[in-house]
Amino acid sequence: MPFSLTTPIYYVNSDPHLGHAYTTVAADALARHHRQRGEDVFFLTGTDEHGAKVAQAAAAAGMSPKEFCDRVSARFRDLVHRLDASNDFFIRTTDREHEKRVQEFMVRLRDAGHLYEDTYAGLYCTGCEQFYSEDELEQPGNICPLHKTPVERLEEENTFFRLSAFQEPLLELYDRDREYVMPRARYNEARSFIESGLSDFSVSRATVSWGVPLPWKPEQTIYVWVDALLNYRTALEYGLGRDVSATFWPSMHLLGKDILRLHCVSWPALLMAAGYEPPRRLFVHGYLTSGDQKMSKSLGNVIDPLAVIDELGADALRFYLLREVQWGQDGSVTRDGLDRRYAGELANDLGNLVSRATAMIVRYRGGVVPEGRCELEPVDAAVRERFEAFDLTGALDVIWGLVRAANRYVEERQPWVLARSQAAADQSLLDTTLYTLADAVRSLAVLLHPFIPASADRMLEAVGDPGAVAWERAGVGHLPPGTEVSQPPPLFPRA
Ligand code: ME8
Repeated sequence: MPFSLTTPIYYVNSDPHLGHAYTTVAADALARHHRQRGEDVFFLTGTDEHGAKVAQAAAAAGMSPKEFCDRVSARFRDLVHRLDASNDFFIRTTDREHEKRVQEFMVRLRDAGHLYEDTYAGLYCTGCEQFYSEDELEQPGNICPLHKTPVERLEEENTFFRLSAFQEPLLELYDRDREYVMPRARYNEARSFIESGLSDFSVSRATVSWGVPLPWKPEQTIYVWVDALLNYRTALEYGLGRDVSATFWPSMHLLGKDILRLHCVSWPALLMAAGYEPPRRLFVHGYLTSGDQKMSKSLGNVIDPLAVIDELGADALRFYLLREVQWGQDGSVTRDGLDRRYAGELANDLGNLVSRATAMIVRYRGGVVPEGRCELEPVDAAVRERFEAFDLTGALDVIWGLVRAANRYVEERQPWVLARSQAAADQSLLDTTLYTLADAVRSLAVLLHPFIPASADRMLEAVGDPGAVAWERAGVGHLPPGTEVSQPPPLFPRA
């Protein structure tokens, strides 16, 4: 089964921050999980580089737009790499191959009769690259609710997309699949927006020069959001050096709730208008906040993901983000919270378990897994169920149940007491106990691979089963007796 998944492509007008890391990490966990299930996965991320906002940021930095984009896009690519994300391609909307296809798409829309010319007058926020109606803005002064800056009045001759014609097709799409947009609250939000009536929107800009020229009117550029959304399809056509869109389209999209309407309403409509299948599904996650504010560069309340990775490693950050905030909801993240989870859950619960299990096998059984059967209950079915509901936090929660059960099991069995006994029954109980612990560490590594891939690899190496992350091995009882075990250096050293 092919599984194709995307993150939003991030604006290069500011440097990468924790919010960007969040969606990327969540997408990576899903991509890795589907790969370990043997599916053929295409995982896409990248940067959104056109539009007035980027041109302004470039000018402020005293650089040409392209130079500026090269510089900032490289930082996003670096973040993705440092997060240990397993993306199959990193798209940039300034790729020639992308630009060419955006123009072709516009021609398709025009030829299908879904575009027309008109004058546009409206209130525009450059920060959002979006028009607003007065009642959506904060009064007095027409202030953008997101950027807290006044919007501008814009009037120009534009090419319009007949979004209003797509109300029925969109509602049918939503009716066919009640989980088309997840979670349910977001489905309802998108659906009621569609029901309330849709206005056509302008897909060209006379005033923005940093963009893809409209093929039949090159003095105008294509609206940056149309250009950006199209990345999800164009990447499949050229990213791997061959066209894999027949295999991988439609994709599932992950996005933050700030860009719900464009993704859940405009994008499926544009695709249907051009004769393409709409996205498979959209998962809309919440905002990471710091206290009760959205975390954003302009508000200056950002945890620097790269600094955390330098200090504690990518796995610590990945784990914290997906564990702390219920996937789909808003949630507050803090450096203190991260340090607490690192010390309490990664170093203590998991790190100690791995270190004790392997040390005892080395000490009591010469590093060889004894005969036995695993006495702990498998959790793979429950974890799989959580993944199928896209409940990443829930999956981690179930996995942590096994980590805790394994730690309780050590305390109850007290292998160090059994080891001192000469009785045959005690020695056999010690064998079973040690087998159970080694196999639990192995099973946990398979289950945790989507979340903390580097640590999971080290766990598998320690229990002599390197690289064995396939989902068939996520249950218990798969570690053959006789396997050689070694004690690794601490997985999560204390700072
Ligand atoms: O919107 N909490 O780019 P962008 C959680 N280029 N997630 C957050 C976040 C936060 N505080 N801040 C950002 C754009 N994100 C467009 C998208 S797609 C065709 C074009 C994440 O750089 C979240 O995924 O503003 C959000 O949707 C995205 O970054 C916005 O990134």
